Amino acid sequence: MFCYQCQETAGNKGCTKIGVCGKNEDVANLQDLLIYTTKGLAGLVVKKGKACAKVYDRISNNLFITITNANFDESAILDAIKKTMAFKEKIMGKIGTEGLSDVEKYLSYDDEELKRKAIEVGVLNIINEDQRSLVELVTYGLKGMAAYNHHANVLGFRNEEVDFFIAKALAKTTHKDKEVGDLIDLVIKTGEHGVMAMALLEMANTETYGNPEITEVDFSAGKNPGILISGHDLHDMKMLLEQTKGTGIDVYTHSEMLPANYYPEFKKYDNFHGNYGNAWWKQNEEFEKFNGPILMTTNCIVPPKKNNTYLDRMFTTSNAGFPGANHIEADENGYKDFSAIIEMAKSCQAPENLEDIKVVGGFAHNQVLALADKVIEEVNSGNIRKFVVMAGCDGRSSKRNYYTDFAQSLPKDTVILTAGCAKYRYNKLGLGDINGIPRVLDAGQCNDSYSLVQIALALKDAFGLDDVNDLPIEYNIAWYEQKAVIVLLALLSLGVKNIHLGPTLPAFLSPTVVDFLVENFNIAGNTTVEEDLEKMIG
Ligand code: SF4
Ligand code: SF3
Repeated sequence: MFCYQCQETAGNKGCTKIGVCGKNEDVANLQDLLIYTTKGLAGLVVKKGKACAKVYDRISNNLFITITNANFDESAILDAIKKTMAFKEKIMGKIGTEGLSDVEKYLSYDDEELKRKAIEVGVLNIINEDQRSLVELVTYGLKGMAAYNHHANVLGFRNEEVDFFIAKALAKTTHKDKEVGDLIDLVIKTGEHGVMAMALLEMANTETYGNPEITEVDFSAGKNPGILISGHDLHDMKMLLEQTKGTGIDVYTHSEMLPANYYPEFKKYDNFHGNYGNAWWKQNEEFEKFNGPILMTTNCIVPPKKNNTYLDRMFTTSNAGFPGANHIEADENGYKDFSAIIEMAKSCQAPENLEDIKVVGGFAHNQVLALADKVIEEVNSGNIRKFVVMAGCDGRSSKRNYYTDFAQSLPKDTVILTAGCAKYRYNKLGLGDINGIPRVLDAGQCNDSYSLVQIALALKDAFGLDDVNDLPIEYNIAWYEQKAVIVLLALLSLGVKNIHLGPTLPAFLSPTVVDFLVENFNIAGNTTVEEDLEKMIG
């Protein structure tokens, strides 16, 4: 195996024996084969000129399932490979096989043959370091985009341009004569389509569940048994709330599901208790104490430790999977029957209280723009000197204490704009407010970074500026998995410069690609809190 797609990759070089995330060699190789065969299907879609929604969904699901910490289940990956083969076979039946490449033509339904092939098709097959770096940068960006696209699709929202672009970009990464210049263009185009996918998801979420509102979220535990829901899928959240109504079971969000608390549609449910716990990487300890069933709707799953007892209380759904956990699939109408989770919860004890704290969030762009006059007034009067976008992912590395220290050391006339699970590094610090404007404005999940861009663009217009980089906004982004890659590419495609990216630069960026990003976008890594504060705030 060789995998270097996330920030925690071994030695900041690559995982070669087992993933730091817990992914084993067989799953890692099969995920490589799934990407390979998905690229083959994408090539066929491009040759055909279009595809039906089912094929596009297959492509998005395949990419999503390989995101860090989403799925550790070999049988789920094999199943996805075979379903992809079936679509390939169908398309080849229509367009024939003449002129097709090896990746497009490859077909097999035999487990042993697939496992043999899986060893052959890894990342290191591209020998040229710069080509490999750019191909992986595009592929990881597409994984993040596909996840956001999937969440919009299940709510009935679709943008065919995004669907077709994902196929086209995947197909382009397989071309034999890839020029570095063409691949760089593809990176930027991936970012542009990432913006479209995030816009689509924002439209899907707000049209379905209303605009996020400023909300004080309770992090304490109640007296009733509960179900904990984690991940990013708001459609699952809605179905769970609907099915637990009147059962005496409370629902709690975890990690990236926290922003569900901000949506008017979910506030209607009396049994929606609040949030339990922190970012994904603390789950071994927190799931143990929760006592009730846990539903993982997407990444990020941490494999339970030997002394953990909650595996039989853990449920996964759609692209999330873990061997030994209970898996719930949607029926042909997209409905998921969560009765097994609810029945289990009834026999469980209430969660152990972790903390008595309330945290305010819900500052997506619609809400911030409602406060725009006040924000502009505070900037003009000098009470707000700068905004610092600190969006992205959290992770276990001790280096990430940097973000807590950085937030704590920011001068009191600065405001943090955040989204994603990165917020857990500073959302409980009690950083106060500036004349009623909280100093940490949480827009929501990682995809809601789109909201932060909308806020920046609105401020640019309000201040009559031509360039978004002239705003008093700094970017200090934390990344972990591939959704953060598409957020980064989206920001670059919108012309945002001077982004600090940490806690380490991606291992998959070759020196040439880093030079390109520095020259064109002035991207920088992190240094020390003091040095970075000096650079960003002065
Ligand atoms: Fe390693 Fe990250 Fe890949 Fe897991 S996803 S195998 S931690 S690089
Ligand atoms: Fe977090 Fe996994 Fe990325 Fe959605 S939950 S931001 S790491």
